[in-house]
Amino acid sequence: MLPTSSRWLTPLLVLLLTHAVVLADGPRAFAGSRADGAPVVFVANDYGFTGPDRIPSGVTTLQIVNKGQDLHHIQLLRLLQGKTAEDFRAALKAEPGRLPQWIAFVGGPNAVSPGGEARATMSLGEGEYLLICLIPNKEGVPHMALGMQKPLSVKGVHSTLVSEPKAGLTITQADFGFALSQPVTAGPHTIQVVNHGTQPHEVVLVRLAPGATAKQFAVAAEGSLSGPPPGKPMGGVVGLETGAHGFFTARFEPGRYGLICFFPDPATGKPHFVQGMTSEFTVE
Ligand SMILES: [Cu+2]
Repeated sequence: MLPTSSRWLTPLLVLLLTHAVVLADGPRAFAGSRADGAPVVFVANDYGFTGPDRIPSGVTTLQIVNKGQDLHHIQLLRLLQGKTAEDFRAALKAEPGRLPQWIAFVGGPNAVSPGGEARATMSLGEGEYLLICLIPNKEGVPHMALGMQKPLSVKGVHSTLVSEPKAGLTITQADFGFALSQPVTAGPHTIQVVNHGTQPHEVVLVRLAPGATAKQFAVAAEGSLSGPPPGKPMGGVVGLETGAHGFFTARFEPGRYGLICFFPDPATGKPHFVQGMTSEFTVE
């Protein structure tokens, strides 16, 4: 039971919250402008994103909070050639299943289960961006076609410089595989992901169920098998262009883990994991 005095707090709190919402919608609102590199939070649901419309440029940590029933991630796209979120919508409508040429893949936190959270850190220049979710529903329709598209303007700068995180581990991506810089130990890690391939790649980190392989998880996640995939996604970094890099954090318990890329090969349309882009490792 609440103490009597707290009744008086409620209307004040409501007033403050209402006021905060109004401010957040105003032109001066600058989410994520804190100097400490605090994450910019986006909530994912079935099917949409909520979060700020505008953030400052520089090193930025995006956090996804999955409040949906389905898996979600944030693929951050930079819109090139002055294109807008409306152009993206129109392009997708004109050619479903094909992303336009005037975008760049700039990372974002990868898939987390319902109720989960994941973070990824990228360096963002000023410009117009779009958050999308490429994960398909059971019918194979990507969530972006069901409403998971959110424009994001990156303008201005942080009041103080935020530097890139120090990573103790690096995952290097190639066509078509992953290489880990060193064995992974139990505990929390900041991991740098670098794309040395010739096409965009992602990394999905998965805690594998006992006896399961990363390939088995990937095939099941694609919906080719009935039943849930044998493992639990723990984030990672969604698509990065050739030469680009990003960071993510994960806490490892002893066990078996997998790295997977679901990005499609433009030539064959097949996901990269079919071409061998999976990797497994054990944390002692
Ligand atoms: Cu790939």
